[in-house]
Amino acid sequence: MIPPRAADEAAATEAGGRRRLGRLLTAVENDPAAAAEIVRSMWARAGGARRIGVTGPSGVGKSTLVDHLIAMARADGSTVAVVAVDPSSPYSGGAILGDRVRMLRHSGDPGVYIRSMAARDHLGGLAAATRDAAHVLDAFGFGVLILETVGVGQSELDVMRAADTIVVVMAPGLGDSIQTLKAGILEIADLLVVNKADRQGAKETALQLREMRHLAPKPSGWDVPILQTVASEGTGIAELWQAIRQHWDYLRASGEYEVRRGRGTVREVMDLVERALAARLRATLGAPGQVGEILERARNGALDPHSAAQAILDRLLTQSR
Ligand SMILES: Nc1nc2c(ncn2[C@@H]2O[C@H](COP(=O)(O)OP(=O)(O)OP(=O)(O)O)[C@@H](O)[C@H]2O)c(=O)[nH]1
Ligand SMILES: [Mg+2]
Repeated sequence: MIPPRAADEAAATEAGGRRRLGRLLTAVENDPAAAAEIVRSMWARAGGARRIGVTGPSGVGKSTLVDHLIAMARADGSTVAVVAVDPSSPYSGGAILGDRVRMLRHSGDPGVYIRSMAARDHLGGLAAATRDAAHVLDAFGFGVLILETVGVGQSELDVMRAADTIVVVMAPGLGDSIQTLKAGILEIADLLVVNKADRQGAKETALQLREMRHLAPKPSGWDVPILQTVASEGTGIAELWQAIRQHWDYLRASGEYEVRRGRGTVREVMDLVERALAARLRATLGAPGQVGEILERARNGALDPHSAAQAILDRLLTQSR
């Protein structure tokens, strides 16, 4: 079983703590500068939560599964925080509510905290905002942290890489989306779940996934299990939770836990650097006279693209010194 975290779980569960948490998460989501300051000040207390990523195509039953995972973690005596990244929220406010409603049975439980993040224009990037929210929840002492995204874009992939255990959820009859998944998410899966196994074709989907997994590079000694669940009925959930715990044990026993955490942090740093550089570049390009002349020479053919890019880089790097 996953033992409760020894850290300050009280902070996560008492009412005043929750209000403060809500304010911090709002700041983290809306203001990259505030996020940097908040994460800096809380960093020493973060790192103890077990991070589970849940991703997969839209509507396969991720939130319904997460609702069960919350219950399993609670039964193990652990507190749980969920960050659900909602891709559809700029168009319909409804989906966020949907996630909340699905997990509503936990709403009276002080050991559970659920937060939806809208996937709309985040200044510092959605992945950065989600990772920062995770750091804050971690520092508050939650034992288990679940990150739910709809796994399609680079940004969702970046969020998943912040997790210790990545669960990729599929459903029967998705056809081409399995092929789409192959492009990235499938390779990083630690567990594969075919949900909606009450529907026709679940076995075929599982076989198809197994075949694709065999083609994918196998970077570790962990054999990715393929499980079938019916989240709407609670079938297969105990087995899924068991597999998540086994993966956790594997990470600890093999030493891969430290390697993954380290790799994740380095990736996070590089992502922040790239974002900051890109922002500075945009500012430089937008400023009148700065690089306009270089671009103009590229435009009229006097300068080749590589030389123009180098000239702009030189300008940018001189400025930042
Ligand atoms: N038949 C069947 N329906 C299910 C199952 N699990 C979930 N559903 C239903 O599928 C629909 C979508 O479930 P969600 O849990 O919201 O799926 P999701 O993957 O979180 O959806 P998004 O967050 O919008 O991508 C809901 O109507 C669920 O009740 C299942 O195992 N079998
Ligand atoms: Mg969902």
